[in-house]
Amino acid sequence: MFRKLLLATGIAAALLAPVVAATSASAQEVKTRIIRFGYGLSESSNQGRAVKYFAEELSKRSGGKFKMKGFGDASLGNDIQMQNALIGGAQEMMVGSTATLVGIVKDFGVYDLPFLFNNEKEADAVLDGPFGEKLLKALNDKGLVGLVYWENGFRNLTNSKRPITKLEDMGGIKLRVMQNPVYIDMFNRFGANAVPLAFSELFTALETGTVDGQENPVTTIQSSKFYEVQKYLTISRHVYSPWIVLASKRWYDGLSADEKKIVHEAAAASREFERKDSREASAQSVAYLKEKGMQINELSPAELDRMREMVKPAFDKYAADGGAEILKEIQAAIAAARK
Ligand code: TK8
Repeated sequence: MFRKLLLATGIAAALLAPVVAATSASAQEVKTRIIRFGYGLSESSNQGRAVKYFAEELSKRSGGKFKMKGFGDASLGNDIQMQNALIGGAQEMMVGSTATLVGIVKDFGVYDLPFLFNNEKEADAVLDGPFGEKLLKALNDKGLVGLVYWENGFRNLTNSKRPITKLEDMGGIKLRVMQNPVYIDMFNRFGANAVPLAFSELFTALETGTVDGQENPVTTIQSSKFYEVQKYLTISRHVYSPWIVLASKRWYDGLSADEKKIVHEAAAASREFERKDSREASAQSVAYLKEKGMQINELSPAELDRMREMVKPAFDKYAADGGAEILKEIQAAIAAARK
């Protein structure tokens, strides 16, 4: 009896459906979509957890029609390769560092200048405000859509040679940096030998001694198991590093208005989840890394001041290389966030 009723309702709904679609403006135009989402860290990392959350949000908001599959560990390529796959339309979405976008929109390098942000709150305000929005928009002419910023986090140093308690300790250390001129310049000024390398090659480079050290947030040092090949961790918080969630513009342009709305809303929800989750994880990481045998020290305020002093010319160089305007703008946005 109940089954019959359901059947009857089903038929009624089927008969009514075209009428409803024609008359109701709210009938969503949402198609079945397969979305390949690539990322560099492992599935168990804060990045992996946020990708999973994003996939669930997309599914929920599209009535199960958006089927997003995450590909971790750079299995679709490193950050730069994925950016190109998005531009070409061979891949739909990704998350990666803003730092590796400098080949596409040079202004993204401004986030990499050392000691810009004092805390996460300032970073959130600038990234989610008009400044961050403007940089996202700059990607549109380049075949990319910047959806939201996630938190990678404040970066810290690890190495296999010695504890770094003062600037001079960095002398001669072969330090892997992201593929970005601001990082190369900064660490060479600190006295290290900066070696730009894709993240996907980093563990092996550390293991084989191709490089002695690297720098990343503690969450990544944990999830990428760098403690297995790095003895010393120095809490330096030298740069706040954002991640950016990107979509292929070619793919995005083919979406209906309803579909675009779903993508933006799910992305905004993922940002809230990711930041909260990353911050909670980050608070646990130092104890975890200690347990794993890392020797950990914090740089003293006096030493941090010396570092700040030493990298001042990096700001001048950045400004002279065409970054003067964007540098002024971010400094104004940070000043406003501090008020
Ligand atoms: C992951 C990278 C990583 C970044 C790096 O693909 O390269 O050191 O911090 O998060 O984007």
